[in-house]
Amino acid sequence: MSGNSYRINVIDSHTEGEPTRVVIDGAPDIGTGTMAERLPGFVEHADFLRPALLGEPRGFEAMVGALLCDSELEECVCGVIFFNNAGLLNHCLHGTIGLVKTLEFTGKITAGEHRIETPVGVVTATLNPDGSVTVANVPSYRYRESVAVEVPGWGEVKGDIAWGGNWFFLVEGFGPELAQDNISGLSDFTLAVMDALESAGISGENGGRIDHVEVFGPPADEKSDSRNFVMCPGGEYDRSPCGTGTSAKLACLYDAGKLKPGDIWRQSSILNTVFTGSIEPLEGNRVIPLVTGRAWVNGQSVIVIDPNDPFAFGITR
Ligand code: PYC
Repeated sequence: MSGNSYRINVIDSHTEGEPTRVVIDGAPDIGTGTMAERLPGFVEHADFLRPALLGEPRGFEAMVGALLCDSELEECVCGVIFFNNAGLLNHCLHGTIGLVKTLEFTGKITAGEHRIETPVGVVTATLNPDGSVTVANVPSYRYRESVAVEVPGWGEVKGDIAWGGNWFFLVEGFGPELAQDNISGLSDFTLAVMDALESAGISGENGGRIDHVEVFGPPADEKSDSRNFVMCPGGEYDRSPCGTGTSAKLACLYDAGKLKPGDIWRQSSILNTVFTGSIEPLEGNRVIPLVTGRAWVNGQSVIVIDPNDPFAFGITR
């Protein structure tokens, strides 16, 4: 804090269209420990960053925030806590790719392998010589197959429940047309599915809240194997193919016998940008997803939070 104001240094990027705002410094102290152990400290001391940094008038609702932290794990170059307009995220893979490009931009890392601690585990990110980033994600798996839920206005909708660092409900070939000019129809459908899952008490393993809904359909062109639309908590869709969502998809494909080690899956977003994925098998139906995408740093600024500003902490709706 300087005087009565916060001055927060941020670097912005987008990963295949989806924005990430990395907080480099100026945030309140949220304590020590693992990233998971620091989450209550974020909620207590730094939660104001979410509306202040990601909401109007400084940001917009689709932005994902990433608080850069030191990690107590010797092998990790840093730790990170992800947040969005609705709260803390378990994990964010497009945000990890954005973070890697941000660390390169600041001169902290160069091409090669870097371990990063997230609240759900350590991931290995490789900054490739061509500038793309490959993330070896946390172990991912299909938890339940073809779960039916009654969705008002749509009837019975079936989907798989899978973990890719967040909990996903994956719906294939059902719902509104997957087209960029149909974002509002897709948003209404996926939000209705999310509400219906919650009302029906359908969750991930150990009661994990399913806070992402992913709809799949055929690809728009030969660049990819499938196109998706991913709804995130907070009501904004992912402009990228969603890295944790692609991880969940890869795990489902593997479990269904449709993806083998060495196979490549190209997942496109609703904007037709692409993540490339493959898997390394673990025990049972678990895999390590490898997801490759590109990000570009597109801004660097000092956010000033003056408590006398009527919208110092964002415009909340
Ligand atoms: O890429 O994992 C992801 C993600 C989660 C929410 C938005 N993007």
